[in-house]
Order: sequence, then C-alpha cells, then structure tokens
Amino acid sequence: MEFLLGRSLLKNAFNLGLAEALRGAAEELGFSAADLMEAEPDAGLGSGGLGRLAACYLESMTTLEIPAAGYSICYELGIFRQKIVNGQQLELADPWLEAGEAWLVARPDEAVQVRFGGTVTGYWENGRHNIRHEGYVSVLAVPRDMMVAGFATGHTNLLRLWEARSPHPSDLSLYAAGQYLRAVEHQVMAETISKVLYPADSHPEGKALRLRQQYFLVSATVQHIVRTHKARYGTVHNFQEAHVIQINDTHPALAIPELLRILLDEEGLGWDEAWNIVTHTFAYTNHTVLPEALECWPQPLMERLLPRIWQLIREISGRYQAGLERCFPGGGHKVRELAILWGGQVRMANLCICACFAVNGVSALHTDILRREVFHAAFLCTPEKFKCVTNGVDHRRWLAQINPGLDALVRDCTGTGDYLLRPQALEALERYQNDAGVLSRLGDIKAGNKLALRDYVLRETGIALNPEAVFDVQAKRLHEYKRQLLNALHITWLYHRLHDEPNGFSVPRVFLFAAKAAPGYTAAKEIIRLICSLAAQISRDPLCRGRLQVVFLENYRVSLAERLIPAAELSEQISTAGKEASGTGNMKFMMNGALTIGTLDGSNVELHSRVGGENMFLFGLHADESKRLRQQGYRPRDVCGRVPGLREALDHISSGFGDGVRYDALLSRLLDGPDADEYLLLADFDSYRAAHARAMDAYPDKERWNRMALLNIARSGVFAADRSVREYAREIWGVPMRE
Ligand code: 26Q
Repeated sequence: MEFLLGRSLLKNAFNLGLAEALRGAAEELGFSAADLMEAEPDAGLGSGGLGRLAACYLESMTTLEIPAAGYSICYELGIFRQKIVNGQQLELADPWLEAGEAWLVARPDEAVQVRFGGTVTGYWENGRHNIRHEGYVSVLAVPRDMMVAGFATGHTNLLRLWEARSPHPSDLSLYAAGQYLRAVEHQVMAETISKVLYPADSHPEGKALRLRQQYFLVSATVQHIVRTHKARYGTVHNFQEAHVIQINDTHPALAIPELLRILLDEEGLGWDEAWNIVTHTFAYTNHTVLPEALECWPQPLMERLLPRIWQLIREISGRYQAGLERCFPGGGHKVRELAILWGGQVRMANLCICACFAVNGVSALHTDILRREVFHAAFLCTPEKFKCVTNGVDHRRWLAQINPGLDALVRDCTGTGDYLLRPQALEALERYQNDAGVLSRLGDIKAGNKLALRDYVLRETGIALNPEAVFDVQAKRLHEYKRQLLNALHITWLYHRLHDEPNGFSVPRVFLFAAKAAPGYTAAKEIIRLICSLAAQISRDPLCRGRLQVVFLENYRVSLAERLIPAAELSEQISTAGKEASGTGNMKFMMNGALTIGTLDGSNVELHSRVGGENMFLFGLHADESKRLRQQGYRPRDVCGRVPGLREALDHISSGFGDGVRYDALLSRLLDGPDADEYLLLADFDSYRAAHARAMDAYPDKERWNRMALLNIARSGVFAADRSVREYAREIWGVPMRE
C-alpha cells in the first residue's frame, strides 16, 4: 500500500551516471542545481519505515537486475504536511502531483475494473459451478507508471500506481433524471478511493474507505498480473512457476482471495489446483508485533463490500481450521489463536500465515519474537515457513547521494566507487582506524555537514544551531513505544542539572527532533507539544545559551532526513526492547558516521553485534527482561525515588514550561493505573542517563570519536538493501540476479 519515494530527480540522475552532467547543465543555464532539486516535491506515498523500505528495495531489485514491479495506489494526497502552530501539530493536505506527476506515465489502455458490493449467487451449468455477481459498483483502476532506474545498469523496473476513476462518462447531463444523483454518488465514491494515504503507522484504522483502498489495489494488480501472464504463456496452470507476490505487511493480504477468485471464477480451475497455485505464489513480510497493529476487519463490513471475497475467506478459514485440528488434536487454544475468523473479525495475519509459502520478520530479534510468541502456534505447525530477512537501506541514496564528502573519502580509501555495487567493500575503511589524517578528514566532513544543516535550519526557521555542540538527533514517526518522551524527560533532567551546576556542563548539546504523529493519536500529539514547550523555555533561558538547545523541526519527510542524517553525531534509537520490529533510520545514521545511543531492540541488536559495545552507547532492559518486569508487576513510582533528580524532572513536565500548558495527562500515563508506564521509560531512565554521560565523556576526544564513527561506517555494509534483497531473491523468490 506504500512506496515512500521522496524525490526522484537526483536519484535517477545518480543511477544513470548523469548527476554531474545535470549539475553542470543547470549551472550553465544560470540556475543553481541545488535550487532546481529543491523545487521537486517529495512523493510522500507512505507513512514511515515500511513505505520507505519498499522504495529502497525497488531501487535495489532494479540495480540487481531482478525482473520485478512495485504496485501501489496513486494517492492524490500523500502523507500530510505537518505545520507546528503554537507548538502543536497541524495537518495540511499534500497535493504532490502538481509537480510530481512529471515522473508518471498514464496507461489508460491497461485500465481494469474493480467491483464492490452487490450480491453473489452460485448456479450449476454443464456440471460446473458458476458465480453470478450482480448489482455491484464498478471502479476503474488506471495505471500511472513510474520508471525505476537501477545503478549502472540498463535494467529498469516499473512502479505501477493505480488511480481510481469512475467508469461512467463525466458528462452527467446525459443521465436520466432518476439516475443523476446515484451516478454522481458513484463517481464521487470511485474517485475518493485514491484520494488520500492513511497516515497512521502501527495504528490501523478499520474504516470502510481503507478496506476499499486495499481491495482496489490488489484486485487491479492481480488482474493485471494474471492478464500479462496469460498473454505470455496462454495458460494459468503454470502461474506459480513465474511469479512471487511479496506482500508488505497484511495491508495487501486480500490479494490472496482475489487470486483464488480469478482462478476459480474466471479461469474455471477447481479448488485444489487454484489453492495450490495461491499457496505457491504469496510470501508475507510482517513489520510489527504490537497487538493493536495486527490488522482485523469486521466480518459484516467485508461481507457487504466484498461479498465474493468474503465467501472465499470463509471457505479458506473452514479448511484451515480442519487442518489445524489435525495438527493440534484437542489443542483448543492453539487452534483458536490461529483462526482466521474470530470474534466477528477477519484476522489478516492469520490469513497470510495460512496461505503464504514464506513468512518473514525484519530483524533477528523480531523474527525470534514472531516464532516464539506472536505466531508461536503457526511456527509449531510449519516451522519451515518462518524466515528472517534483516532490513537494509539504499546506501547509494543514504550515503553516496546525500553525503558527497563522505562518498569522496570512501572512494579515496577503498580505491574506487566499488562499494556502490558491493557494500561490503566499506569494510576496507577499517584499515584507516589509526590514520590520523583520515580520521580528521572524517571529522571535517561531519563539521561541514553540520554547518550545511545549520544554514538550512536558519533559513527555514530563523533558529541558529550551535555548530560547536554535539548534534543529537531523534527523527522518526512519533509513537509512545519509540519513546521520544524518554528523550524529552532526560533533557528536562539535564536542564535542572545545568541550573544546579552551570559549569559541570562541559560539552554543549543540540537536541533535534523531527516526527509526525498520526492525526488521531492524542498522546503522540501531546508529546510533540511538550517537546516544543521545552524547546521554547530552553531558548529563553540565558543560562542555556551555548550549552543546551532543543529544536523540533516540522514536517519530517524523506528530503528532510537527507539533510539531517549526514549532520548527526548521535542517533537516538531508544524504543522499548521488543517493540521496534527493525528500524531503518538507525542504519542510515550509522552509514553516515553517527554513533547510536540505543536499546537492544530490532536491528539495533545486529548493529551492536557488528560494532561492539565500545562503538555505541547501549542502555536499557533487554526484550526478555522488559517482559518479565511487566509480568512481575512493575511499579514506576518506586523507580522515581531511586534516581536523583527524576522526581523534579517529572514534576517539571507535569506543571509545564512557562507557557501555561500543563502535561498532567502525560504524567498520569507514566505513573497511574495498572498500565502505568507501559513502555518502561522510568525503568530505563537511569541507564539512559548513564549512556548519555558516557557519550559526553567520549566526545571531547575527537580522534577517538572519529575512529568510532569510521568503524560504524566501515561495518554498515550489511545494512545495505542489496544484501537484504539478495536474501529475498535466494531464500524466498528463487530468482537469479546480477552477481
Ligand atoms: C493499517 C491499516 C489501516 C491504516 C493504516 C495501517 C498501517 C499503515 C502503515 C499500519 C502500519 C503502517 C506502517 C508500519 C511501519 O512503518 N512499520 C515499520 O516498518 C519498518 C520496516 O520494516 C520497520 O523498520 C519498523 O520497525 C516498523 O515500525
């Protein structure tokens, strides 16, 4: 459902080897190349990590010459634009197509119809069971294609974005009087489907429009794939030999019953053959273990909107249930756990586990939690299905493109631009860990990037960042489990310490935040407001000048990440252990020489095993410890008394920061009730504080700091998307690729 592409101009020029020519041509024509690129809007067709991962993988699949295509919706409005007004998030529409459609090629000749609602009846004819679907509403899916260029290859892939249109002519005056309003209604309904991206991440919304979007995407896509398959092979009997459909979380899971529908109802296959094709076609990637984020749809909604799909899901579910009872004879609760239909809901993850030939997690820890907890019963039944592919990021974009100074250093140290196609080549940097010249050049590159960010922030906000300070960055979606509030609490604690002992503050610090909150997520929005209040109070306080600064940058998006990451020195990856499936920002920061302050969560675990405790600042409870603490009855109030200054910092948050706004509600979430401090901020506070203290002890020794940064960059090759995509290709898709 998402491809968070960001900008394409530099990406395409870079991959085609034309970046320098483009810059030269722009300047020759009297434009600044930078201004030209700044004019391109971000294609924000995704809400966070999952959508950005899809964009990185599409680039990598193309570079590796894998014949692949991405399918999504051509949302007229991408993820909302965030404005901060009086410290609060305001959401504005993002009409990106105004300039962004330059990259799209409409293919009306390949449009397909998608049907909603109506009634379904079965009848027998010549010994065959047929389906009659009547009274439905049709929506037209029109492709708008984007060409994806790979790096140093002639291979290209397609990203097909479906736009929803009404199949009725737009001249409504032709309609008979009685049909006029109904026709307008249908037209509006049809065109609403691709109107807007749902901006929630890890917080699914069970709205009818979202279900319509999902079915619209998968029906158009599967119809198209089957159609092109038949045009090439003249049959569907070998479909599963030619295709794998990798579903990005459960959002496109309706593709499973949709393929089944086409094979049964349109191609006339019998159940066994159709089901065999389906179960050899789909693979499922899970991106979350948060129980509230596992997608479920109300059965009545499914039945009303997608009557034939609903019948097929019931059939799949019944047969699966029978199979499970053979797997767990008398195993009541295990069978219930795996049920597709339960409590009036359709559980999409269970549908995927039942029908997919592979299920993968996105980091080692996350896969472990899937196997041992979230999908344990399914793992016992079919352990061979469960795989791990640790996420990776497009290092051509997230290193070479956004950090040209570092790219030049890597080339000088490793011989050539070899690392662009062989990210492991970054390891050769390790040889320079004691080379004072290289280390100081690395420091200069970071200093330059900090100045560039300072200029940008000054231009955009009027705020002058202190370039002498450590740049400490937390940039990601706002979610309680990601613990931006822990960061803010620690800054508040530091602020008090600064007042107690102004000269005990040896290293000046700039804390940068950037984050969008889901529009309906009240606590997340409160946290943004709190950070903004805290930033304002600190900026008014003369004692903080040159010592402590906090800035919340509005409208976090791919192009802002591209400016922020090369300038970061500390990367905040501080989620409650066991909650973040992987994280990919952590990889981008590491590649750009920022040191991680983080918990053993998601892919931080693997990052830690690569760089070691001496090259990052690890803190906090482990996933199993967190779980145990909760089971034993965790009492956050007990912690407060044990950590000096913590009580004062909490009180300060509750009473607010001099702008009259209080945050009692946030405080109460930390201290009161049986679910107090669900994400264990207070349990981890002291350890977090100590990790920051270690980081600040290390910072003044520039050579040591730069060495740690160099080792982080050198060992970041495993987090390239190319490595992940090769694993998918080998372990799941079974396709050949560029060596
Ligand atoms: C579902 C239904 C209705 C409306 C919205 C949604 C929805 C949309 C987006 C639910 C979840 C998402 C996005 C999830 C996401 O970004 N997950 C992140 O995926 C990354 C890539 O694997 C991981 O690195 C992150 O750890 C994970 O949080």
